Amino acid sequence: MSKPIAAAPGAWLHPGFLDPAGQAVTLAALRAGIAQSPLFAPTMPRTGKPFSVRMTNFGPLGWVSDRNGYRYQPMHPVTGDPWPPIPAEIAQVWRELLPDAPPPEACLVNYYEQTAKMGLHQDRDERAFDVPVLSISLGDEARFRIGGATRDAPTRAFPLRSGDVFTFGGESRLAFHGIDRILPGTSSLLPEGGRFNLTLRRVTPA
Ligand code: MD6
Ligand code: FE
Repeated sequence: MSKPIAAAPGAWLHPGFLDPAGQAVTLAALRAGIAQSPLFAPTMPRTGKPFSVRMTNFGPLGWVSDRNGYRYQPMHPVTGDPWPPIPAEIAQVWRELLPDAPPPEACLVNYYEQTAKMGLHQDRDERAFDVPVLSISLGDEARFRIGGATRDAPTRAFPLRSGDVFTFGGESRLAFHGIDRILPGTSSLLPEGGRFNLTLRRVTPA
């Protein structure tokens, strides 16, 4: 594990926070969770256009998007089951890096196939903006872009690689950010290729 890098005010990148063994353990927990709570294809509010990523969630609340909008809800939109608990190995990363924060309530799982991307957005469906968001990257490298509090603020991009952990708080908590693209074949962690990103969030005020 190397030293954290200040990516933006309040945003810290921890390159290689998970070593290859830690990535394998995290991936095994992730796969077990997905077996309970399968990836689904979210759609955009109003237009119903599908996202290029597939999603699922762990924890008491999960983020979903469909024609009715973005929201947190306690059950899987397809199976109707409650989301499985956040795996201990994943919650442990939050405890290590955010020891003073209340426990996470949502772990959103995004799976990117080689051509998937995510447009610039803010994470603002929570009611706890004082708590950082923590993201874990597994699999192929992604080009992550971060800007400011408005969509037209200047942006810069940097890589998120397998095992990198990113904490996104303070002044950056509401910064626009997205994924420009995935760099296929840059990691051997996932036999199927592509990338998983896990974002852990506090949703309600503690
Ligand atoms: C991704 N990440 O890395 C997309 N959001 O695939 C996010 O949208 C994100 O990495 C909030 C905080 C950290 C993130
Ligand atoms: Fe986000």
